[in-house]
Amino acid sequence: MTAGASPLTREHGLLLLREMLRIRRFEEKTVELYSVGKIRGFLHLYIGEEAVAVGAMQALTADDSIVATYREHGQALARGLPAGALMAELYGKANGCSRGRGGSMHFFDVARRFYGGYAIVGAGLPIALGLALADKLQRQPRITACFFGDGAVSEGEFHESLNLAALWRLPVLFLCENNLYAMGTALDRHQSQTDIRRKADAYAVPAEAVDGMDVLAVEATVRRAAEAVRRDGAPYLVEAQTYRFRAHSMYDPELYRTKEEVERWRQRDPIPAFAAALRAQGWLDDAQRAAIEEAVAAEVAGAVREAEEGPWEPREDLTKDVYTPGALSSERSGTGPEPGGPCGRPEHNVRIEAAK
Ligand SMILES: Cc1ncc(C[n+]2csc(CCOP(=O)(O)OP(=O)(O)O)c2C)c(N)n1
Ligand SMILES: [Mg+2]
Repeated sequence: MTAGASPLTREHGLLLLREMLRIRRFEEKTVELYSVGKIRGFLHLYIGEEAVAVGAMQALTADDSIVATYREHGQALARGLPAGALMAELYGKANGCSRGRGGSMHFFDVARRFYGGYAIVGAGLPIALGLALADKLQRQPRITACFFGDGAVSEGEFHESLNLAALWRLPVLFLCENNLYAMGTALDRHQSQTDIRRKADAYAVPAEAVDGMDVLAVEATVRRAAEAVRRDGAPYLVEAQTYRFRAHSMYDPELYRTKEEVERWRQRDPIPAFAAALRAQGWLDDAQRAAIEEAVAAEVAGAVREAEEGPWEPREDLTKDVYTPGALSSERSGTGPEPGGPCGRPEHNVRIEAAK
């Protein structure tokens, strides 16, 4: 087995397995917590796609920037955002990575150069370009990896971003997670050209596809692509062909695909497939697997504890960072500042003025 150009070591193989299991078990717990109302709002699970985030993240350095989508739990965990801060964010607690204000779709961590989490399909693409442009102007050696779904390729932002990144030679690694569906719409129902690499051709961006259910293949491909972006200071696109095993989000009757299709893809689940490969190599046995599961379970339990024990944002902070004057109903009802006038709190007015 190889990881990129070099042979795979046992240590690295076990790390890849553990990282995929961290995402799987974290998300399985979120399903439980959602069903009892601890987590509310939108929740898009990455289950089935773990090999993409885990493989790709191996090829990136801590100094590179990451931009993801609303299905970003996997990228955030693989990037090293603490599981407790993510779970607390899902709970809406103030110790969450976005202070409980973003929830599932808006994980953010500037210190780890994790720049979202976006609810709008395709919204991360121009932001990735902005980050890469800033790096280019400041002669920073880092690259920006931008994850997006197959649904985003029908957005104008995708085409504008590929064009500008190529034209201005920006160090962006475009990582398309093609799971064949955009909500309930299959790729071949919204694209006349379903080979996503050929769209990159149109903008002179080199591109390749990879089996997104094979963590080693993803790592090797993204390593090659990331090296090209670093070397050439120009964009590259990788299309990871993958599948989500669960519904689009928690509310989705899945009428657009058959149980047989889902079952076929489940046979290619990246976790058991990779675990079997490690076993065949003599690198994994039952005891080792149990130890990994135990460590992952302890991490998830710790994350839930942090979320449970975390504080709610105090009521008086509710309009903090809200730029709209009169956002509180008390303000509208006349007990607050003039309707339409500046916020009653001087420190907030500074921000309101700055935002004008
Ligand atoms: C601009 C925009 N249009 C529509 C939506 C509604 N919407 C939410 S998710 C989604 C599907 C996106 O699919 P894809 O990019 O393939 O990502 P996946 O959910 O498969 O990971 C759509 C259409 C949205 N959030 N933003
Ligand atoms: Mg999709």
